Amino acid sequence: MIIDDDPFVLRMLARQLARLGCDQVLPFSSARDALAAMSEGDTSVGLTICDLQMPEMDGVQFVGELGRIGYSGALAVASGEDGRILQTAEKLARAHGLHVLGALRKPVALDELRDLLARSAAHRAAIPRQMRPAYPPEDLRRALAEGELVNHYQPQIDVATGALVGVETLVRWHHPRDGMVFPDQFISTAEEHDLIDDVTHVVLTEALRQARRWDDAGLDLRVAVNVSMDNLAALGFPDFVAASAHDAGVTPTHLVLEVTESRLMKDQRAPLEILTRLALKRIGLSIDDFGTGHSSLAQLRDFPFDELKVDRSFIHGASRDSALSAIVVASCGMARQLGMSVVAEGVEDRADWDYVRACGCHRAQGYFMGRPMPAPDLQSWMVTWEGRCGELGLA
Ligand code: G
Ligand code: G
Ligand code: MN
Repeated sequence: MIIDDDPFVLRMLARQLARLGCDQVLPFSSARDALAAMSEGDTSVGLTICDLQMPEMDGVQFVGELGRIGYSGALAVASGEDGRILQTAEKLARAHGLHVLGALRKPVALDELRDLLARSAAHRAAIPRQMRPAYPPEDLRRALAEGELVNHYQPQIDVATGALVGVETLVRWHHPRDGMVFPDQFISTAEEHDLIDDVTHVVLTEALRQARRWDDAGLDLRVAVNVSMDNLAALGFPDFVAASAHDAGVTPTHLVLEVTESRLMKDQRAPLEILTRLALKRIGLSIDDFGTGHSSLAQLRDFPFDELKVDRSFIHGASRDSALSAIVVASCGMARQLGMSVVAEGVEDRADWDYVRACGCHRAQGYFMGRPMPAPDLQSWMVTWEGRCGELGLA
């Protein structure tokens, strides 16, 4: 479905879509008519491209209505408005629960449209995944008892040398019926049902054991483990971590705990005490997803972090987006002044890689270098990576 009050734009878009193989295009010159056609329910629309600036009902109102009728297809906004307005419209649509593929700047380039269609197909393929139910806490309790949680590790690269200097531990659940289950489907259940300490114990213990194996194999890696703010409520946590590292034969400086604050903590005394004691034990502390949610300036001020992970929503595409770039550059500058190191997350392509090298991030992590993988795959990944270093401007 395409919606634009300008008949010329509408014809042009229809022609471009036809060239790209879309044989069912529904053009509308008014958002109201488009909405009426949709709510009659005789058409199931996979992708909607709509203009923002329209008389009668504008694109913003239309997006609100799409949310209200529970439109489940994909959405893209095409407009001549400037980038910030487009971005805000995108965000608004997401807030309405719509699947937003992105914004198209008018006049729409054929290549961008082709890209959009590819992503729209990917969206349709992904629908069943989003509809997966949350797991009840009993299932997770059983998984913990049966040892079904497995660690994957994602490489972290020193951007100056290209050397592998660390990994982030990311837990997966090998579910006997459903296969691989990702943490976003069970971490919040764990937090809500008092199982997060058990999850962290399992993940941390295995990560430390693995760190020891890498060390024995001559690989000098810092191993990062994600901890939940709820882990920082138990005052025994620092001693537990220190004892676990000691038992595994891992130096505390080789362990990093990544902390995200997903919700506001009313009482900060416990996390403050715990993080300070972890810092005294020389365990690395990283502020994860920096710039999102509550992972913010106040946390930098109040807690003894020595590393900042710039959230991937700021990194990917920063080389082409001045707002993102401003945020990344400022975060790097601030971290440097505070004596912290900066890890760029979400480096997905060559442009991101070149960007994070130029802007003063210390380390980079992302699909461009390597995805999270089981520990035994790391050696062969390294061989491949070293082979790519030449073309990436690394000696
Ligand atoms: O690969 P990815 O889908 O792994 O991870 C999704 C999110 O889950 C990330 O935000 C990550 O911080 C979180 N996560 C991954 N592993 C753990 C873990 O062991 N403990 C906690 N608390 N969060 C984790
Ligand atoms: O929140 P945390 O930083 O712990 O999240 C790490 C998450 O980011 C994991 O789900 C991991 O699989 C994912 N991830 C890692 N690299 C990339 C990347 O380059 N792009 C995207 N989109 N996600 C990534
Ligand atoms: Mn993390």
